[in-house]
Amino acid sequence: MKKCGSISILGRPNVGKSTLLNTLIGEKIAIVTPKPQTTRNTITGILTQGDTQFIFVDTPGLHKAQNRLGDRMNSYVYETAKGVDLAFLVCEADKMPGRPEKILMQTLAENDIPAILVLNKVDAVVKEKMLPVMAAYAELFPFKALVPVSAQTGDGIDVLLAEAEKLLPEGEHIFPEDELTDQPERVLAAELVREKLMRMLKDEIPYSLTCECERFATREDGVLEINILIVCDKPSHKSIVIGRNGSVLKEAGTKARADMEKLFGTTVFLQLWVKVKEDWLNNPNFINEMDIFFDGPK
Ligand SMILES: Nc1nc2c(ncn2[C@@H]2O[C@H](COP(=O)(O)OP(=O)(O)OP(=O)(O)O)[C@@H](O)[C@H]2O)c(=O)[nH]1
Ligand SMILES: [Mg+2]
Repeated sequence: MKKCGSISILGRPNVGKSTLLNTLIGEKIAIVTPKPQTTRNTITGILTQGDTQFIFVDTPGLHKAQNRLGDRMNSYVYETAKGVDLAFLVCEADKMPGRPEKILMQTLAENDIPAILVLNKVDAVVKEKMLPVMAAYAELFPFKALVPVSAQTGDGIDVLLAEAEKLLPEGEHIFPEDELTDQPERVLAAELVREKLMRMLKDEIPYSLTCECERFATREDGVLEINILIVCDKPSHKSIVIGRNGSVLKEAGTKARADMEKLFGTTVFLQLWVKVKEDWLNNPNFINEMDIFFDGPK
């Protein structure tokens, strides 16, 4: 009997949703940083195990939006929460439910979506703190299961998959068995650059950047050429993103290129460009000149 179903991965920012997605499918397709509001889109990850196909949908963390980008991120969360067969509500295993979790549980209840509570980061929490958290959640929503995991170490992931499988509907598989994601390679490439910059930069700058892939093409000698445009929100941010003598851009580029070569399995020639698009977070208007960085075989 074949099973196939979609599972949303929901929760507040920074609880480990994208780490969980990557661990579930065994490949890094979603970027991860220690900062909240890393994920800005929905990201589909596919796992086909025997007769069962799990279609996971990672979402941005539900938060109080400060701009139009934030509003859009939250609307992706609500859209995804409504249209799936099952939901994983992810929380940190020692944190009591708060406003974002209550809003998500209400959305799931209104749309009749069954859910599993995923208590993440068990590698880093005091076990005694988990029981009251589980009890508090169980009182608020009829979870089908409460599963402690560590998305980072993989602890409990097999239990989570077994519980999820029980709740998926019967049906033919939608994706080919070896397909891992619906993310185009050029989007993955741009996201890797954003991940490195988000990890390296401070204050509001990580949130005011966006990356777009402008070129993704294999040369005759087999080298993959990738051009990524980094868009800043303010002219003052541009020099910080470039760094002294290009040091920030250089480090981000070198790290992103290493990840790209692993992911795409080929030699990469990476070019990064920086542009200012004033207040793109609220209103897209391109201005200013560009800067460039190269890494890889010429
Ligand atoms: N110790 C520990 N840290 C974890 C675990 N899972 C995730 N993290 C860390 O938590 C931080 C946030 O992880 P993400 O996967 O980016 O979290 P997210 O929920 O996708 O965050 P947003 O995209 O901002 O909503 C990162 O520093 C991860 O390394 C875990 O199981 N244990
Ligand atoms: Mg994320």
